[in-house]
Amino acid sequence: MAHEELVAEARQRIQEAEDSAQLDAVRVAFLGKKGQITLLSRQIGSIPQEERPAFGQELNAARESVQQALDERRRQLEQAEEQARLEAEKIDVTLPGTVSAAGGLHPLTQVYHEVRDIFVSMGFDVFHGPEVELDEYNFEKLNIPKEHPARDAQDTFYITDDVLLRTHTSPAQVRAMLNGEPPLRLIAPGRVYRVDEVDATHSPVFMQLEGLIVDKKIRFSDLKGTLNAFLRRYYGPDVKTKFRPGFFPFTEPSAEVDVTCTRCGGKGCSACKGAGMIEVLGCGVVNPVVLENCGIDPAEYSGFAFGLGIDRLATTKYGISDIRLLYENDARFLEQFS
Ligand code: 2NL
Repeated sequence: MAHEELVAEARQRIQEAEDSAQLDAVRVAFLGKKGQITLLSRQIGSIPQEERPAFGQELNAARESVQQALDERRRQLEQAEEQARLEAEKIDVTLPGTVSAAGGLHPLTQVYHEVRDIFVSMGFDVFHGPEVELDEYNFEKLNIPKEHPARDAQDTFYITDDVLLRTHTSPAQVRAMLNGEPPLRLIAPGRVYRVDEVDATHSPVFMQLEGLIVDKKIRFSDLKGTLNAFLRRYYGPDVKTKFRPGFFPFTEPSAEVDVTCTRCGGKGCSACKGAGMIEVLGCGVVNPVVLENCGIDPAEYSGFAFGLGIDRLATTKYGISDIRLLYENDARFLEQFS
């Protein structure tokens, strides 16, 4: 019978359809407006009245059978497509990952944070001042006279006669004294500038940190106790310190402080040039003239101050032989600190 052959052919082609587009083409070919089964149903007018019900039933059965086969095949294809998609998206979570390079804080920043945190834990405030300063605050108020060699244009970057790049962070502390009142307990970190050729121990710009305490009855033993506590926290509890007499125009008495060489532990090596000790900071009791210059009565108050180079603290702790390594930013050097 024509119906059965048509259904058989439709089922055959449905089974052979390999994707939903092909399957759709088969559906149109049989059940579409001009599909073979649809065209067949139009013939109903041309057959005898009494045969029409049977013809109609067979046609409906044929249409249903084909529709069923289409639905079934569509489900199969969808399943296969889903399967293929899952297969393509499969991830092996046991494969080793690709490690991407992560940045880190510069060793000078790490050392600064460490030093700052030690002083903050002792009750110091952090005070910042401008890098472009007045000669008045950088030199004059600090009792550094006009003829002092430090004020020579050979040593200081002058912008005008009165304005310069600060050569230490002391002027920030001068500002703190002028704008505040004792008791003062602060550190002033930041970049400072000196006219210097770059070599293993010099850079025209470097990081300095100074500290200042002004209060009633501050004396040299307070300075010694505070700096010894700091140096033990920074270098470790076994570090030995030596306070040698020194000279600064802004402190009296003044001292320079050595610590036992971290490389040889005091025996003497190339890092400490045989001395066993390395100088790491300068300090002293604030010269009364400086207090007076900054609006503080030296009859009522006294203070101590100190200054250190962050790069010196980094080179001594990590055994770095040349400060240029700290400023050239070679990734092979920097990644050892992250
Ligand atoms: C060094 C020596 C020092 C100070 C800095 C200071 C600041 C004020 C008043 C008095 Cl406002 N003194 N600072 C004192 C002694 C030494 O630095 O060798 N720095 C790298």
